[in-house]
Amino acid sequence: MTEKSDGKTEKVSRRKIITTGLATVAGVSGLMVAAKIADRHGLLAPDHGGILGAGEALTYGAMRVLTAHHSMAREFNRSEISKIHPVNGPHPKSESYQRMANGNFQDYRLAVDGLVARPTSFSLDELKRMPSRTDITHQACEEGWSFIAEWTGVPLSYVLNYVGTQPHAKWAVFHTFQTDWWDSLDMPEVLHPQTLVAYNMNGDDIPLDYGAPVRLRVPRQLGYKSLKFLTSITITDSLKNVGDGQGSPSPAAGYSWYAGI
Ligand SMILES: Nc1nc2c(c(=O)[nH]1)N[C@H]1C(S)=C(S)[C@@H](COP(=O)(O)O)O[C@H]1N2
Ligand SMILES: [Mo]
Repeated sequence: MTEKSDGKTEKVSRRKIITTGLATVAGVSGLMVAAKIADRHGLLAPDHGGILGAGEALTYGAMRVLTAHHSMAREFNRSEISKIHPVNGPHPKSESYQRMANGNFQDYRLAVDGLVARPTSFSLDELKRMPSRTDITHQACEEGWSFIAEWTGVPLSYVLNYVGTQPHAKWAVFHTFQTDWWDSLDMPEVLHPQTLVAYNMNGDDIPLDYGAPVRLRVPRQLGYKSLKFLTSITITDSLKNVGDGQGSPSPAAGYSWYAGI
């Protein structure tokens, strides 16, 4: 991009590509050409071929450039924690989940595998012994309601450093106790300091309906990216062969893979 390796120069030039370069090209030759340029710069969302097409890809690309330098989700005071926390998607009723819950999740393991040096399964205690972070953040559901809560967990970046994510990794894919609820994040979101593998909500173990024993918190995106009841994380350099190849079941349901707010 530039001959200099200093971050500031790079930032300006990447931003320029999006705000002037892409807009100009789009005006002249149409959005698909712009999307191709975005792809060349690693700024194409996995659902770019979805119902929203190239425009969606460019929204993602532009947002990624604007948020690449660790813009933080807003944090709140304890006094602002909501009185009511609506649930969207109660805890699984499957026997395997119920059995885990009845045993206080002693047998729970979070598997981390794929493009990592040391695939590992972590118990709840092991996760709790890692460095933790607590954030009071807003969670907004695409259905229109939201709440503020305090979440404690281990930064996802710490877990992935621990297992040794390989340099060519591009995505983290998350699976849950519910086969129809899985999703993925790109590396900027994975490495963001507020992206947590959370095990505590408002000072207590996360209640079953809110994602026990462990859920994602992705406070810069809509609630549906904050997967509950996590079981595994797989690191990959391609989403082509994961599910329908769009990085998440959301695009097929009419919601975009990138849900930045
Ligand atoms: N495994 C799983 N994760 C999930 C869901 C779900 O039903 N199952 N619902 C999602 C949606 S749409 C939202 S808005 C939030 C809701 O989290 P809450 O129930 O703690 O409010 O979790 C998200 N993560
Ligand atoms: Mo949601």
